[in-house]
Amino acid sequence: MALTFSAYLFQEREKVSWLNDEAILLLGEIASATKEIAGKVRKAGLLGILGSAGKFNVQGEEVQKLDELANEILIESLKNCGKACQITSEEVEECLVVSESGYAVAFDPLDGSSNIDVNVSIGTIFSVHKDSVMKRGRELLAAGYVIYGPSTMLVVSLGNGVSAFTLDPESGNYLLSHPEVKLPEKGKIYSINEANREKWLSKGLREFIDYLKGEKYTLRYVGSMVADVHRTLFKGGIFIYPADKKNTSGKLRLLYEASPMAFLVEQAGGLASTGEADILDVVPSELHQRVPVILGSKWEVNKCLEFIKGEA
Ligand code: AHM
Ligand code: MG
Repeated sequence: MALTFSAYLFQEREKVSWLNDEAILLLGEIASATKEIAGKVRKAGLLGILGSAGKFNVQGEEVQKLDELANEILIESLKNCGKACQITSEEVEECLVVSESGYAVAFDPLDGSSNIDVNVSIGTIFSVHKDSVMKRGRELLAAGYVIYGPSTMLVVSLGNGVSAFTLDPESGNYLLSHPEVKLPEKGKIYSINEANREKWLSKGLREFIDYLKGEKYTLRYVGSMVADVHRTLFKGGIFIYPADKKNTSGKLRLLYEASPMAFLVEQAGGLASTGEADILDVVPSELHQRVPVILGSKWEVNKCLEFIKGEA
């Protein structure tokens, strides 16, 4: 019988200095909330919760009913567990400050909004800092995501590697299915919204993608960051959301998309860069700040940086 997520957390307590009972409670609460979200996602077409909620979030994006529901489930769980001092969500303009100190959690409740209505993989991304969300990713205690795909999987790092759990629909437990996720040094896949090619600000990036084609790489792009990063973590290669004429700092948000994914990728042996610096070294200046994202296998990320810097 595989280890449950709760048993795993108690086991890791021996190795991870910050992992006390309070942190275990908080992480368990996040995992439980994602099980509830998974249940709603599975039945969305039957519950009448597909489609737009008829409003726009702080970033001007149309909010889906499931975005809203997932957001409420996570906020309620975090408030109730009493261990979160700050809660930041993609769907909420301000950071919810509950107390002075504790765990600061940032999340994207339902990533991949454009895929909700068409039954394509979507996910929840989360990160945990001590006391404040406005810290560099390098200071994260933990980060992870849940992918609602053919299986529901929880992929998490406590700063000592990456472990993946699969939700067992029978027992309702997340069971350890991939104890040590390691990103291949080099892959065969690139993942980028190539429809934006002419809008990309970097000419070097266009040349890099042409180079990969010459090297017989193939393209996979789901349009849900969770799904595209999940594939990259397991199969290697590169995922990019660059700056373009429309999104001059990229589209993905630092605190609850780029930074937690960068943490996981580095913990699995890969690299994650903005093109100028490691994503984990970016000091946040705004809650919903965006950054360009280049992440994946070391070989491809380094090659991409050479092209962008004009050194290739
Ligand atoms: P969301 O959090 O509102 O779903 O937006 C983020 C998503 C990412 O999952 C994905 O990588 C990206 O937006 C796709 O954007 P595009 O449709 O421009 O390729
Ligand atoms: Mg998102």
